[in-house]
Amino acid sequence: ATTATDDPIDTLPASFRWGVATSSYQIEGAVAEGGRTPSIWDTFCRVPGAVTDGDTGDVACDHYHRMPQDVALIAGLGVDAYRFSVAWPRVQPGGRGPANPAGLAFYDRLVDELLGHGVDPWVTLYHWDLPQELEDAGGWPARDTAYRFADYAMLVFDALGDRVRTWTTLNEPWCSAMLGYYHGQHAPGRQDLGDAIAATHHLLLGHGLATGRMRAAATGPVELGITLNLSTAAPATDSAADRDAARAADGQGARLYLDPLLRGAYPEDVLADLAAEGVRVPVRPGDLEVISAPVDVLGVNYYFGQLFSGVDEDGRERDEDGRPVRRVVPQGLPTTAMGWEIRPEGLTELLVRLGRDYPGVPMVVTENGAAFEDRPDADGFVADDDRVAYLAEHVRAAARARLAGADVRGYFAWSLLDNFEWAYGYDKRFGLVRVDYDTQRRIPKRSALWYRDTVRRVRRH
Ligand code: PNW
Repeated sequence: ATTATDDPIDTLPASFRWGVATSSYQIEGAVAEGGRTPSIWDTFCRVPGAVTDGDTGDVACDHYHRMPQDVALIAGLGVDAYRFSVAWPRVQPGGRGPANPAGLAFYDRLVDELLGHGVDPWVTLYHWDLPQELEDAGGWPARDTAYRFADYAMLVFDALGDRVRTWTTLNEPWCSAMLGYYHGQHAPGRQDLGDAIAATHHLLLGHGLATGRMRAAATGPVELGITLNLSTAAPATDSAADRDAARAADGQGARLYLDPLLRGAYPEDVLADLAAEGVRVPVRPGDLEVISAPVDVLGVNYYFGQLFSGVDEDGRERDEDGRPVRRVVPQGLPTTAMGWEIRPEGLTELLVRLGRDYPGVPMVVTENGAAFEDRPDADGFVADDDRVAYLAEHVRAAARARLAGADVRGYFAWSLLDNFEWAYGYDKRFGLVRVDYDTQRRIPKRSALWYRDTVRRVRRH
């Protein structure tokens, strides 16, 4: 096919799906309204030192009260779809029992508002706001939480399934399990590898249980999937130690999730690494059949590419505890305000690799974007050329992956709005639209205008 320009973006088909993404705790606020009960993030934000400046999601972008205005913003961008998440403690306070009608009503109105503007709702069922009561009962390391999640998923599916076609069970289970239960940087802030690995298994089990039940209950066409945070993990040198560090990092970050979901088995090398730490995955007979329930789409969140070394600064391959060294080493690339190295070609490599290693599953980039030091002018306008460049290079990278044969169907920018960036609070801004947190005024940045124009241009292909 010939294209008007040399820009790979111009090779994307008119059917390519464009969207913007957010998540409930990061934008909604109104944490005690409509019968919502606390989530693990409400609790974690109150732990001294857990979140920059002691920020919380109490108000966030006040989206709960400004939803129609925000949907109008989305429609103004001309995107096909809006990826948002449902707050479990709104819909099912405490994480058990019947649905809370007031909580469901908010998402009911949101879905209708989107459809009224010609925007497809893409529902994520879990973007990290576990009801605190379930954490008190053991959280994700407890097997019962998987069953509670599947019950909750069905409450939402029963209420919105007549109008919502695309469902994502979990956003980034690696973050829930490892940042939440091992590194302690995310809620609930626990630090135990065994708990984190049990959490991983129960998140995946919850995904499989919910997927099977939604598939069985669907009366029309549905697209069911899961979203993973993935990156590239390359060895810093060709040494055996560096290659093993990259293998282990990719194993624990990517294959520990991809293999059970898409191949029905945990990766042997990762199980061996874990066994060396005295940790085993609490698998019961039948679990892997549940976890590997067929999915219609794999969501890929990509932000950065990493390089790994298997030796410390002094050339040692073992740390004080005798564990193999696995260290991220800087590549000397430009970074975002998060300190993440910008490596667009990593997105091409990742999508091509996924298409090769896990064939037959359509992929959508469900998150990609960047925080930068935005400098608003007197009118609040941000000329964020750095973000425009970041987004353009990554959309190009996704287009190149398509040209190389990867089945990439769409791209979602993270995020519609500046919002509560987890442990960084409001200090980091990922939005295409600026939020003035004093007035709650929304001001589209240059990147929003660029995105609107790009979507419009590709639509005409
Ligand atoms: C994702 N990491 O989080 C989330 O899905 C979003 O809610 C979040 O706002 C966005 O990316 C930007 O951070 C991640 O440490 C958090 O590798 C941490 C990591 C990756 C993704």
